[in-house]
Order: sequence, then C-alpha cells, then structure tokens
Amino acid sequence: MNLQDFPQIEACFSPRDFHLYEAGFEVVVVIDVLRATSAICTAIENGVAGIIPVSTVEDARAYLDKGYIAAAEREGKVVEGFSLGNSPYSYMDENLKGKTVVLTTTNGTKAIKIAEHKETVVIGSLNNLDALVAWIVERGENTLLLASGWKDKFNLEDTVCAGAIIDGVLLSKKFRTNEDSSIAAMFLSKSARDNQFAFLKSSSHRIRLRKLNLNADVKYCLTPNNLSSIPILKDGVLISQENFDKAVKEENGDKSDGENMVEL
Ligand code: 3SL
Repeated sequence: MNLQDFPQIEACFSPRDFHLYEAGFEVVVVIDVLRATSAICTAIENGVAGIIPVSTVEDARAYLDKGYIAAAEREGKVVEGFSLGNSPYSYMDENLKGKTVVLTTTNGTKAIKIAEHKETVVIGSLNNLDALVAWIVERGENTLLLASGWKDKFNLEDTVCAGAIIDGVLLSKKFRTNEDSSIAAMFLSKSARDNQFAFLKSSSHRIRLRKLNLNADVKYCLTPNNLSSIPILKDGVLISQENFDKAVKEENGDKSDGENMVEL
C-alpha cells in the first residue's frame, strides 16, 4: 500500500483553528488534559452512564432547574449554585453510577461542542492514552486530535498528549501524518516523556490550578494509562464505547443486546 493511501492522524492546537483542519477527518479526538477530558474519562470509567456537554453555564443551569445532575466550572472553580465541577475525583462517586451528568467547562466542553457535527467524536486524555491509541489504530479512519487549549490559546499539556497519541498510532505503521503541528506535538511529547509533571511545571494552566490548590487534580490528570474507557459522543451524550457499540448495533437491527442498554 502507498503511504498516501494510509489514514491520516494530525493535531490541531486550538479550537480557533479547527475550521482550518477539520475537512476530511471522520474522527475527532477532543483533548483537555487539565481537566475536562480527564474528568469525563474518569466519570465513564467509574460507571457514570452519560455526560451531556453544554457550552454555557446558562445551558447547564437550565438542565439543573429541570432536575438533572449538572456540573459547571469557570476559571478553574465550581460555579456558584452547582455542587460539581470538573475535578476527576468528584466523578469517582458511587452516587453518580448509572446517572447522566450535564457538564460545562471553560475549554473542554467548548471544544467538544465545536466538533460535535463530525461523524465520530471521542474523548482523549493522558489517562486513557494506550486504550485510545489501540482504538484509533483499529478504527483506521482519518483522525484529528483537537487540543482544547486555554481560551483558544495553545497549551502545553494538550499538545504533549496529542504528540503521545500520534507517536503511538504511527508505531502501528498503518497511519501517516503531514502537518507541522503534528510533528511539533511529537517533539514536545518526546521531551516530556520521562517526567510529564516536571516538564509541565511551568505551564500556565498548571500554575493557574496550583494557585487554586488543585495539585492533586494536576497529578492525577498527568498520570498516563490509569484508565481504559473511551467516551464517545452519541446523539449529544458521551457514553462508554461498549454502550456506543450496543446502540449502533441496535440501530442496525440487531436487538440481541438491547435489554442491557443503559437508559439515557
Ligand atoms: O476543564 C476545562 O475546560 C479546563 O480547561 C478548565 S480548568 O482550569 O482545568 O478547570
């Protein structure tokens, strides 16, 4: 097979640039290491049935008023009136098992909403790195890694994560990469490999979160491969890969697994 026939994997550094990259990509992986996508992966791994990403605090409040469980973060803090934000630790709660949570965050959910019209949107983090790499390789489709950044600006941690994903996927020798952004991401990830925490010590986002006393969250979010869930967007709700596959099977006429479906 010619290199040009291989599916492509690329990195986009900011939601602001998404329109420049998105054409031709069937799969978009949204990355917000600190902290939205790490929290979403944690939630799904810990049995949360679904996460509904919304753009604004007002949207989240409207769901809250209707009786939904809703979470909101702005500037790193839980928004007044909400009891949940985007700390991964708050999604390890037994009481959330089987529930659907509405979530809005400064950067991560904004990036998810920007990408939601694409065929397949999945959630990436350092936490689910290897599982995600294996999923991308098996899927074999053009894949764009969308870094959420900070308010449309480039950030180190999402780029390092994107570079690590590209590195892993290229090892399969079944993908190609073209963009300079992807090459830069791979260089950054190689520099960070031995100690992500030390490498990202001076990152603006880490400093911001440290000031808010969120060091434990940062440590957790920078831990590779402590999770294996791959949340996938289905009709506006992020669900586990297993439930996604069941739902698709059911839509295609195979009802055999239907009774095990989680109700959203
Ligand atoms: O989760 C997010 O969207 C973050 O970018 C915000 S936080 O500073 O990590 O809370």
